[in-house]
Amino acid sequence: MIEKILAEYDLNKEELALESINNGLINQTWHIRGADKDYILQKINTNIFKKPEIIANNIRLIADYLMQKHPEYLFVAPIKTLLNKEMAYLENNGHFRLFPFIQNSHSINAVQNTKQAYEAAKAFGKFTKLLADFPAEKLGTPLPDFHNLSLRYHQFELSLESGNQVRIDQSTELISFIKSQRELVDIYEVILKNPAFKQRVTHHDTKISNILFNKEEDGLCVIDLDTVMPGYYISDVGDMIRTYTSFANEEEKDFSKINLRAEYFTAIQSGYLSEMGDVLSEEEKKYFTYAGKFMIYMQAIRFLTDHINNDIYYGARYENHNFVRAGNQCVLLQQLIAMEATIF
Ligand code: GN1
Ligand code: MG
Repeated sequence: MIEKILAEYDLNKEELALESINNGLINQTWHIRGADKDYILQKINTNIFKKPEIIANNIRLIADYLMQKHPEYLFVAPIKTLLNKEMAYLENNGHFRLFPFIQNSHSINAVQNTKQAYEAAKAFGKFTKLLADFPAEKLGTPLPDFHNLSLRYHQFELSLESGNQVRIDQSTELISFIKSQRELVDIYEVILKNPAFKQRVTHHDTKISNILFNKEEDGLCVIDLDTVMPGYYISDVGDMIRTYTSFANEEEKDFSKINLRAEYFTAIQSGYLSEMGDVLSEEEKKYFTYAGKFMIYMQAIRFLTDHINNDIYYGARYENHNFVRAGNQCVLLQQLIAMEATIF
């Protein structure tokens, strides 16, 4: 099957070495090594991304804009097929994309020092900044309501009515913690009505593995652009706070290892604002810490809702996997709330 996909790009599988990279929860990715060039091949999960052509179109619009306005900026757009298509489609198998592999770059799966956090935050900030004058409304929405916290909360409430009752009964503590933080939804709703908050071109998946670094650990570029769409900066900053401040990540089962480190928070802030400082309004900047709470809370809700709905979205590699992930995120949220007073 992969042979057929590669043939659409005039590549011969016999001459290449394929290695699967498993770092995302959603798409499948391979590193392809050729004699003189490397590539990244990705299969789009169309159960989640139901309209992959929206993604392809968004990326092309952005690539064309950046090429014209900021030709020096490194932006990794997909390679077109021999037939000049953005994706290769294989009947009964799905949509695939091929990217050039950026030489001398590497990605990491966990943040090990504050420089990496700073560099990543700067790279995501730069991406949004360079697209500040791009008409964001031209972009399609690959995942409608992706970071709509009100809707996520509503879906959580629905799961409590129609989900797996055994799991609901076992989750009472987490459920009541989530409910106790409902105010975070109210703040989100205030933001929606606040004219000082602008919809910008945001990445919506700012985990560290979505940055390419060079040997000196400078951030080279942002990757994984499936969820690029108009949104609020709190999505991007919030997911960095969620995923960079604690060394133990969302998979950690031993919650005593979750440790929100203030210096990583500060690194994210200075990195992001080094690019976006002049772009964001003062009013928007006031929500920097809220951004972290917003994203951690949303992720906790998503994991718990999925657990109650029998893991239909994220899947589970072991019994109660999404329950553990939800609990993990609730601990992180508690730590951010506790630390809030000391950060500023
Ligand atoms: C998913 O596939 P991956 O790991 O990049 C999810 C994100 C979550 C993340 C949690 C489309 O991202 O929103 O934050 O898992 N992406 C989608 O690990 O749902
Ligand atoms: Mg992703």
